[in-house]
Amino acid sequence: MAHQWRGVIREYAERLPTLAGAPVVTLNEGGTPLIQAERLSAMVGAQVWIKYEGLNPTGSFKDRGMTTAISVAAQKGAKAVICASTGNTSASAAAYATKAGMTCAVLVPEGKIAMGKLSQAIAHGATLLQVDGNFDACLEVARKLAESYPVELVNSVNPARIEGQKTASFEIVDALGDAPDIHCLPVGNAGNITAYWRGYREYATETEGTGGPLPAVATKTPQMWGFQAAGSAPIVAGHPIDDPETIATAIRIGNPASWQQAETARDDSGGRIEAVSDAQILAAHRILSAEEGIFVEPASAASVAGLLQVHEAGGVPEGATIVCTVTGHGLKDPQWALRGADGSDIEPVKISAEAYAAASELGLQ
Ligand code: AN7
Repeated sequence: MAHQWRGVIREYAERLPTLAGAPVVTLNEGGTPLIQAERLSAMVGAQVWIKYEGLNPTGSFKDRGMTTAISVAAQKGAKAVICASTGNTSASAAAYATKAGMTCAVLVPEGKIAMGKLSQAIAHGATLLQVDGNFDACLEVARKLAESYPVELVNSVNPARIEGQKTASFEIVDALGDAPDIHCLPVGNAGNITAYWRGYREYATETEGTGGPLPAVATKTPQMWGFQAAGSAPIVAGHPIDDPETIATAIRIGNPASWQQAETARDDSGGRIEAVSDAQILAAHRILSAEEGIFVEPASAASVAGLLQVHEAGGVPEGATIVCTVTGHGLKDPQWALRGADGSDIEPVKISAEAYAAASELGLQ
């Protein structure tokens, strides 16, 4: 058989010492495209690349951390896993638990998760509990359950999640030949910015691998630029937000579990964490789909919205190499594509089944 990508645990085995000896539960996640974004590059005067994490097996970056979290849970003999989720974690946990032969329960904020993600959790056989409360309340309940009952918590407070998610940085450096100057990503519960920063740091120094010391691969680490949705921007505000709001439901989080680690990533990298409005998120969503050919869910577009915001403020260094992670697929939450820039619904044109009718509608002569 020709070579195919084997999933992040096998591809980066020597850099995942905590996974050594664990059974590998994988759906061959990772190995996602790093796509050159010509239009965005021209817009900001830099070399912009998009890391398209929506192309993971369940359609989001969560799969990188779920392969590791579920593998470690399997090694411990766990039979059941639990998570709180704004949607993508639950979809991923449900799929990987199924692969491992475990049961999965997910706690989601009622009415605040996208239909695609809800469908995935149900399709993969998870027990879905809709909680009368937001994500932060769900996470509190999940943590208490895992403390008192025989279930493994697979939220990003589980260290195995961060280990798996750091592999995205490895892939970027492997593709570019060195670390970028700047890395932009959306911030919700702040696990991902924590994981990327760890990955970049490990690749820029000699680190201990499973078979001994591994040489540095990168000559530098990037500035980490994180972006929260304006109605859910606790790190920017400097205090938890009791009633977070944003159309980007994936990052509708008021009290991120990895808050401190996100601040460390920002400060140690010389980066920034800023807020972007829902309107900016939707504008970036449209640029990605209509100008770059990349369909993402709204939360994912926060990275690009943030880059454009910093550019408008004159903060993007000319010619810099910049990677924006887009974290989830557009099909998760497709309704946003069906609205015009003015917020009105886009109605598809109807015609009779005649070539002339199509030609006339298309303005063909
Ligand atoms: C598409 O699924 O928190 O800052 O419960 O689904 O690591 O939390 C999702 C988060 C960005 C934020 N983009 O990442 C969950 C959940 C998408 C996401 C984030 C999420 P973190």
